[in-house]
Amino acid sequence: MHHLKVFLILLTTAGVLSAQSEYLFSDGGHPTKVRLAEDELFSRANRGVRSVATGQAWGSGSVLRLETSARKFARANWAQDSRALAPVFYDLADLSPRATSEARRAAARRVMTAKLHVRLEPGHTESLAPTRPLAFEASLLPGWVLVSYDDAFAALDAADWLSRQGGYEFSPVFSRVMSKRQILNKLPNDTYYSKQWHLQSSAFNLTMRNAWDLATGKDINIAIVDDGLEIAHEDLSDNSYSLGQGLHINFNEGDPNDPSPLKTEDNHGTSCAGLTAAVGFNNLGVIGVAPAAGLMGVRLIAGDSPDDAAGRALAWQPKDIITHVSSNSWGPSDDGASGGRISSLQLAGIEKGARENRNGLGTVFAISAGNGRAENDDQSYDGFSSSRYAIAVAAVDREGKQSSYSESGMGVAISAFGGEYKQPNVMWTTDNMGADSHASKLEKHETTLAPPNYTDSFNGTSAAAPQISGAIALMLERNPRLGYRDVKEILMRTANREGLQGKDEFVKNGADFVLSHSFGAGLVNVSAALELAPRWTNLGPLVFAEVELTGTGAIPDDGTVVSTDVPVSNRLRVEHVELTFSIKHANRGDITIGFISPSGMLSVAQPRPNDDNADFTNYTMTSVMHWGESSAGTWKLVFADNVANGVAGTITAAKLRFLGTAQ
Ligand SMILES: [Ca+2]
Ligand SMILES: [Ca+2]
Ligand SMILES: [Ca+2]
Repeated sequence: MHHLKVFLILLTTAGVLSAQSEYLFSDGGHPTKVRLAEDELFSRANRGVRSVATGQAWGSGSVLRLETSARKFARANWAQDSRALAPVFYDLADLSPRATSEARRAAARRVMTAKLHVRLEPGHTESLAPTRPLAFEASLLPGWVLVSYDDAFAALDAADWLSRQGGYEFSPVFSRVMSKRQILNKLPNDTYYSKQWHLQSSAFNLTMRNAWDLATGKDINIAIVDDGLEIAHEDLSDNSYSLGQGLHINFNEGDPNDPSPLKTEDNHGTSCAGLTAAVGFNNLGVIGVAPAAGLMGVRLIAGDSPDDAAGRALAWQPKDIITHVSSNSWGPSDDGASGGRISSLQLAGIEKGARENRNGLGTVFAISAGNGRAENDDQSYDGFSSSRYAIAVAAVDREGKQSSYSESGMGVAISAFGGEYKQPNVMWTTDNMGADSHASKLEKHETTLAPPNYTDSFNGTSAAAPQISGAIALMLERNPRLGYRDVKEILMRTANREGLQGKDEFVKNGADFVLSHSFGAGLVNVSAALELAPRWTNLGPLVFAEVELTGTGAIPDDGTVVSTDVPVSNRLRVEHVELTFSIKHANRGDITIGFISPSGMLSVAQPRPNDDNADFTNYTMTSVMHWGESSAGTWKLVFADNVANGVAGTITAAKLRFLGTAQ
């Protein structure tokens, strides 16, 4: 067979670039001219690459814009996993010189794989030996062969070699994104969308992809339980119910039906609401994760509030409406010393909401996991976020690190973005409107660049939970039949772990859930959750089993680990495990408390040096670390006092309770 000559086009400015940037390939005989984007790099699976300023979601990863040559950069960052990185080309036939918009660029984008498609006579593969191929396989095109290399950059080197040799007719096997014809591919036109790095423009992001083509939160209602909700805000009002409908409530001072903030400092709820459901596609401001969801304001924490009000706030579902989601960016003190218990009335409110609202499917509660890590607080000591009726949300910063304040704990289920304290590792969202709010923001955040009505300085697990609330709204639009436990499991099953760096390691449990006390199942992956939601078969009815221990056990002051075997014969597929215990100890913050499942998976609450209070009485911790595991087998309770200060204690009661489905 005749070998076609392939012409090589070298840029005349070759002195600038070490390698050629325009190539003429042969796509199975069809000449194809492409340009190598020397300054772009494809990174699969949302991988965080340091020192990259911008990235754009594309296919199953992101295209990163670099300041240096992609080839050099990739080689320098090889340790990250060479197969996750690939060169980016543009098809010149699809990239008109007039095309400037990102959408057109994306359509012309071709990402290199580790394979070349080469026209070769049978038995002539030997001639490619200098390119160090890994393997050859037959092509669907007669007379052509697929040649694999170590990675996409090795394939690029091979392509350069073939070009230099001349006489070869070949093309890289490209990866490209095909468009789904039936979808809208909505692109936000909101003014500060590009600043909202958590949505798309950072290497780590919520993996929205085409989420807004599938769902926007329409007909889904979210209660923002906070210090207020500015329902008249220019970028929230279209999603907020009007005052006269009686769907908002105010438990603090002022009109009991109006959740609007009354003081400048009550801007927390308005900022949380913007992350969840700022109006999208309205040429204004920012965009929430659920840009068309309905907002109900439940004003509770602008002052002190009675426990029964907190209970009612959590169970909030006014007549003739469904409360799908309850977003809670608050909780017990994170001082690392408080017990972290919430009142029975609060607990009853969240339980009622989860069991009865939404016609028995349950309001889904997203709750911040707490900001007390600097105080050595541990989310395991937070009866609110760790409640089995809730989804505890931890915070990740812009680089995929556990936010410095974000607490680890056995109840942390999922993570979203909270950032840190300084630009640009802080978040854009809505702020209360008006000059007073703007002035107070300038006073607090000298580096703020946000105009009035918006902030670029929001952070905390307070910022993270509202993103999960928005994600839940999208999931429930896709599949309104999901129960609150189903939503939790889907979020956990689909989360991203890659590249996250936290205090605690990810560990695979006996049911192949990979979990960490820092991040739970990892960083929320909105588009993956939306894929799974409509295909999901709801979990069966909730059942429980419990094993109570009798007798007492000393916890010596010398660090000895006190361990007790707990044989369990009941066979459940576990979702939550609750450990309830009583300990006599004059300085309870000395104690490490944990339990280990038959598979070896550990749930642990770290000691809290700030906690010099005495005793735990009938204290409950709730773990998600055993999600999917079987309850049957021998569990182990472990206690240790690691602070040799002459103060020791005694366990006087302990009970393990398993909640899940019959197995
Ligand atoms: Ca907007
Ligand atoms: Ca806490
Ligand atoms: Ca001690």
